[in-house]
Amino acid sequence: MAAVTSRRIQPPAPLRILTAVPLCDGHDSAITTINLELARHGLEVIYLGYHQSASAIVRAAIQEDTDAIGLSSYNGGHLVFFKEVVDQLRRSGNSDIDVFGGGGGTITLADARQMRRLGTARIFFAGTPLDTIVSEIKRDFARVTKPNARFRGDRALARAITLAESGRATRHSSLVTPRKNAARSLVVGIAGPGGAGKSTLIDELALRFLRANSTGRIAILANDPSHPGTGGAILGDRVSAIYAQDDRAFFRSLATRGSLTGLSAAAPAAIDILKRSGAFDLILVESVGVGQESDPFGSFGHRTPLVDAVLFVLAPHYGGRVQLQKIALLSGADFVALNKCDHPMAHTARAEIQACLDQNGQGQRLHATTAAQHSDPGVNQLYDAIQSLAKGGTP
Ligand code: B12
Ligand SMILES: Nc1nc2c(ncn2[C@@H]2O[C@H](COP(=O)(O)OP(=O)(O)O)[C@@H](O)[C@H]2O)c(=O)[nH]1
Ligand SMILES: [Mg+2]
Repeated sequence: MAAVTSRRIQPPAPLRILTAVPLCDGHDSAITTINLELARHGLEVIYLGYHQSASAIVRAAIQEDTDAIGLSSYNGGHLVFFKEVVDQLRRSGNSDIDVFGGGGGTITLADARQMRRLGTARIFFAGTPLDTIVSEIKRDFARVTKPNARFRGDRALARAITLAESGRATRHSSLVTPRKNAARSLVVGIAGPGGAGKSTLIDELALRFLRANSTGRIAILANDPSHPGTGGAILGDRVSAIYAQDDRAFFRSLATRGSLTGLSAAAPAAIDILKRSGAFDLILVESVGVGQESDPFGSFGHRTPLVDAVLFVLAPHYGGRVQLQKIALLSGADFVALNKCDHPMAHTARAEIQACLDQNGQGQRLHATTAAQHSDPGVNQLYDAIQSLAKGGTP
């Protein structure tokens, strides 16, 4: 009989693809269909959105350490745009990331030949069945993820996180060179129900950070669920990132890949990698949309807390006072934000949540925010409260 070993066999990591629609192009219906189809077949798709510049696409692909970039282009500018993306990848030492795409009948066979000569790996023409697209992407763009000592800067960080995601956390140390005299990072975990506005709020906090600090960097780790059946995921938090599309922001999406804690199992290692790099003053970690019993960051003392402080975000539609009483994190969080205060239900919600926090007796401050509103005073106050924590204050 064969000996039983305790060595865990790692399933191959899902293929990670960044998808986007180029600048001056709002045709997003094709890419939305393709995103869904890829995720249904077990791929992790990081969707950047439409009207995206070549530099934003390349920055995102580097930070996400994607296997390839898929572009959907209908505006007629494909010859120039695909080349620009390929060239920027080459110039930044990331030419291992392939570029492919489609654009129905707007990309002719002759165009595709020229694009191929200029470095585009593949064009999918009008009429290509979706299952052919999926199987050929899987066949052509799958990579074995290995440590790569030639990677620098954000790509090195990103690859270290990828290795941690594939359960090879011990190998990441050699990829990240800690900065000398680096400041300590403040790590804030952000949890709350799906759709409450966590990602929007994070982007607004990123804007305030970037404005207030002319040289510092911010990191965002955005956790999103993997589909329990297919293993695929659409990692869509980057779509809400407008201000965090900045070279001083490192944004990384993490799929949960079966972890039920509200975070990827690699999140602790990813936080550690970012902290040890010494490059970030502030690290924001977004959990997946969490339920009543969730404790993604270890707020209740049963395990080592993952973060320095927890922000719980909820919107006015939580369903009444009794529902509020069931939310564990309402007592475990350091900060609570009632977002979507532009909603008519916000007035009552604010009074109910305040009563709940008063009962907790922990001095938790309720921040009333409208993240969708420019220069919202509530978001300003929340940012100031987080900053005072960075300076050694209390929430
Ligand atoms: C739907 C559509 C719209 C919708 C867009 C809705 C949306 N949110 O996407 C609306 C009505 C809003 C629209 C608006 C406009 N449109 Co329009 N639109 C189309 C149309 C009819 C279909 C495009 C589409 O989605 N096809 C469905 C996809 C799934 O199929 P496919 O295109 O065949 O793609 C296949 C492959 O290429 C592949 N694929 C595609 N992308 C990708 C990406 C990846 C990563 C992969 C792997 C594969 C892949 O998937 C498909 C599988 O078979 C095309 C005409 C046409 N027949 O192509 C015009 C077309 C693209 N539009 C056109 C124009 C001009 C416009 C407008 C400028 C019109 C105007 N004057 O206002 C605006 C611009 C809008 C904007 N903000 O950019 C022109 C572009 C001409 C050009 N480039 O020279 C076209 C070609 C129509 C025409 N013949 O004039 N449009
Ligand atoms: N009306 C309103 N909508 C908002 C506000 N904040 C976010 N949203 C919208 O709510 C939706 C969900 O936001 P998102 O940040 O993705 O939520 P998350 O799932 O908690 O990360 C998006 O359409 C946002 O534009 C707000 O303060 N007011
Ligand atoms: Mg989100």
